[in-house]
Amino acid sequence: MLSSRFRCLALSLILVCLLALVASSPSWAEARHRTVRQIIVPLEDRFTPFAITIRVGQTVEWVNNDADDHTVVSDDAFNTAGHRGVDVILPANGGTYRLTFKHAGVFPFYCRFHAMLDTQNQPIAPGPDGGIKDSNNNFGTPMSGVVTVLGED
Ligand SMILES: [Cu+2]
Repeated sequence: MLSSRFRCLALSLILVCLLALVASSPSWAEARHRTVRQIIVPLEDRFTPFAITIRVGQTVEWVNNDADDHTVVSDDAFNTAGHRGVDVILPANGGTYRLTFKHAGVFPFYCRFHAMLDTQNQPIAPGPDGGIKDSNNNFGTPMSGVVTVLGED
């Protein structure tokens, strides 16, 4: 008798605790808006993923896991998502940089050490003046990426 009453009390207590936990935690939608999406520089001259899609209010964090410094520079000719004039160093071995996007649009960016803009403002590999050449004499994909920011639900 006592043990079943105790069990009932214990279960009620657990239920109350669970309800309190659910009530105090943010909704799934709120939590999703708060997420930080990462763009990583691996041990290579590139950003991965190359393209990500986020929602207004979300934050992007660039993380440099390479042994060289890199940069995040906004391509303002095409940037419609705000944060114009971004030009920051991502220090080697774990340097980070965060931007929270408050406007829908696109945010093309590149690393000015490993890409440059052509006359049409398109990121291109730096070429013979400091480019990255593979064994086929190809200067490859410039170190760049794009964040697409979608509006509110
Ligand atoms: Cu770079």
